[in-house]
Amino acid sequence: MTEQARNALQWCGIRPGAEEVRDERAETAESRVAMRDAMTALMQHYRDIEPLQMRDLFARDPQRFDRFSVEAGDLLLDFSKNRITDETVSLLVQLAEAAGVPEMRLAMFRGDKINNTEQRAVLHTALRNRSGSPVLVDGQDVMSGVNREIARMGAFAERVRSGEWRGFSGKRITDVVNIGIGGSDLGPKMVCEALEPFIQPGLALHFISNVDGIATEEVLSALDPETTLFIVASKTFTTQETMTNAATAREWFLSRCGDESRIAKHFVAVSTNSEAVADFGIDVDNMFVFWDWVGGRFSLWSAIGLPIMIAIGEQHFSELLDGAHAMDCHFMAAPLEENMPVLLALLGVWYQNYFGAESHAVLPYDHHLRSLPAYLQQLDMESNGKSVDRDGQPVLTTTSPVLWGATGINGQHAFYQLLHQGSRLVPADFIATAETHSGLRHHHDIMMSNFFSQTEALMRGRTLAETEGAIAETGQDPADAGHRVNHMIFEGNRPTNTLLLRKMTPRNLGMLIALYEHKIFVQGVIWNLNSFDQWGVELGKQLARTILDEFDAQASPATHDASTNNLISRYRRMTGREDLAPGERH
Ligand code: G6Q
Repeated sequence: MTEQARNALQWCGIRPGAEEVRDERAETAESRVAMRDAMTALMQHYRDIEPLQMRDLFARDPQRFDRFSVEAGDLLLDFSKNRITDETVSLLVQLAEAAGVPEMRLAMFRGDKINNTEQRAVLHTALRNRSGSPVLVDGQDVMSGVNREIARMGAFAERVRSGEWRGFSGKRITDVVNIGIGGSDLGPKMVCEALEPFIQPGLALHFISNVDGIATEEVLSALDPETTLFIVASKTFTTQETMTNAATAREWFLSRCGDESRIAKHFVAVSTNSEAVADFGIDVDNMFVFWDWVGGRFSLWSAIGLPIMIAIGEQHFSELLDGAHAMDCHFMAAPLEENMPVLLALLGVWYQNYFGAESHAVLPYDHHLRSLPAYLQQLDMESNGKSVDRDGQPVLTTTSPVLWGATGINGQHAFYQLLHQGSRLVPADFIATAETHSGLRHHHDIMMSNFFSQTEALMRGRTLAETEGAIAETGQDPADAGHRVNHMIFEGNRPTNTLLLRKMTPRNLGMLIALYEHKIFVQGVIWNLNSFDQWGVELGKQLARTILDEFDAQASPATHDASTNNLISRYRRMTGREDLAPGERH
């Protein structure tokens, strides 16, 4: 075993010893056969499972919850309301083994360049490595850099929070604006909302991501430049939306406060590109760094988490990292059949690849988690929304589901109809906390009664006899209800996972986010994807650059398709830049 592998195991509390740990994923004829066999076995098994009703499985087996639930820290995952038996779990675990999940997991943790299209290590786990064990990239231990940056962020955050860091006119910072997009926005925004009870009173957090000027103006118009701190967050520091918003914020600041020298007190940067930061006019002393082995959508644990650190303080940020680290250790150490991220991943594969489900819903019954679905949309769909595998070959199964969702109770009054009685199977994750931060305890109980009843209803459904019984209870004769009865039958058998957290704390949130990161990683391994690049985002960006130039060109473009040419031409005319596109010149 290599030194890196030993380190990775040690940092997760595993002592590499007598038991054999496979640390290489060899793509051999044998492994391909194992994969094919595992998939075939699952296909055959699917035919046995498809006709079964979960309500019957529950009726036959009082221990079903005990067998199909796992706990890690303060997180409980109940996956018993799935269309599975013991055999399903065992076959799915065989699939994970055949796909090389244990080997790839170790390869990620020990810093192999598993992002093979960009030749990069994938080490968001190192950002929360609390063990003191080294992590090597190209022979260099990255942990000293990681810890140095966390300490710098902590010191800066405490200066802002204590009022030691003041605006140019000596006033305390009251508003922090994060300017970033995608991975440089969604994570910090979601976490700041989720941990709102931990935010220092008197500090308000704002997020500008969209290049839509209305969104930018909306935030800026409510701010006092003398008490505002801008964090320009961009890994590349070249992203057009972020750079445009940052330039606008800078102009806004200068137009109100004059002097360029005052910028230093009001603008800091988070990036991997110090040259571009300096060019923008931000003092590199006020820059926080991270590294190319941190993917944008996995970066909230890095300096990209600066707004979180300022909002909740160094101690709570540290607890967030502790939670993620605890989930990392669980992911590395727990047997696959008891491993929370692995189980969630396998259940997803079961429904996407065998039942033909096309989407997956995430339904938090928690106002604090209202941005979790948007965050997970990026994490999942940008990671695994791919149809070419690691080796550049077409993928033969479906990959990332369309992930969607919204807070639970609101959803019940909107789209749950489709979950209950629609023609599509939509597996769903229900997420809630037992303890609430709200003083309105009875509100929480009402919400939680709905939380439990919805998964029960989705699983049980309501048979014809039960529906007739329900009609009879209202005093009506079911015979008079006619075909209305058919509309009131619920097929049931709709699968859900329930994630119950004891309380929304930094630690538990860290665990929850890391749980989903690893779930997505495991699915990527099973589908043999590189989950860590995002080439699909490129094409639209490139074309947009050309089109922007064309708005003010001499004539409308003729180089696109007829639709795009004409749309650009119409836009030019509607905004006072005349002329007709070639397609319109008749
Ligand atoms: C995330 C993606 C993407 C990225 C944004 C912002 O994994 O790469 O969402 O985070 O495009 O990029 P910058 O941080 O470089 O501005």
